[in-house]
Amino acid sequence: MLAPRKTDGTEPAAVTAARDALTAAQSEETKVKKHLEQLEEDLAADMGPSGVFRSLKGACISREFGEYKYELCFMEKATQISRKDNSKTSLGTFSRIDVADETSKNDAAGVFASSWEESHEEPLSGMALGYDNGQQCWNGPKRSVGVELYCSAENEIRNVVEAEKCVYRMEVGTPAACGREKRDGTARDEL
Ligand code: MAN
Repeated sequence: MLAPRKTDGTEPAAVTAARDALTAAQSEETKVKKHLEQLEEDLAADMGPSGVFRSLKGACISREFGEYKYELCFMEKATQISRKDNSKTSLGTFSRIDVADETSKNDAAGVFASSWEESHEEPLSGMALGYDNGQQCWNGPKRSVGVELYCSAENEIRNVVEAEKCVYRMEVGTPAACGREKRDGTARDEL
């Protein structure tokens, strides 16, 4: 394709320029291909019904409860941070979205439905995010979190409990959970 180098080591400037342009184009192509692969991987990942969680990926929210601050990064990871010394404990990495079927969704959607929660205006949506494979618990399982979602104008952590040793449950509000509440006239379909 390109003219061969001259034996005296020089080549026409146009050839050098063309070769440089080719190298630059090839490296750009590699970069674009990598980006495309990443986008395809993201697209293939389960991001919930109609992909509602896609735009949340990487957004983080946190809140203090007792001696810890809990941080949740949507579709990424959950962390427990000591308020005393700032040390971080992994509670898990995002592994799945659970969507309750119609029947259990309606059960889950009732206020008080999850029994451990306090009374709240916004019912749970029946959608939950699973985070697992967190830091090993001494004499117990690897830490994990079940994140139960309800509809809220803001991304927010409403509650965190350690249901069993090293098994955590969070109630988290997000606009991504709106429009799936029990349709009994009290839940809002939209914001
Ligand atoms: C830390 C925290 C607690 C957990 C214990 C288990 O203190 O992660 O939430 O119960 O470890 O040893």
